[in-house]
Amino acid sequence: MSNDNCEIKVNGLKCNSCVLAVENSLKELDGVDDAKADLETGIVKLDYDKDKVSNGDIEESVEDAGFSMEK
Ligand SMILES: [Cu+2]
Repeated sequence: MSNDNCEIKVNGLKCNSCVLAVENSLKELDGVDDAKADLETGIVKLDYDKDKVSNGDIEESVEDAGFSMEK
């Protein structure tokens, strides 16, 4: 276990259901403990285990929810 947190920037969040969709998609990843998205800024704060979750997993999860991650 190596818990870490990070912030990612997600484009395309327009309302609270977008926020919930991206949070829930990220929380479904094995190794993500928490995801908290801010509608105004698009910043998503993640608590995750970096041994289990890669940047690619995170990006894929954001895209599965219908959004894109700013790099
Ligand atoms: Cu929305």
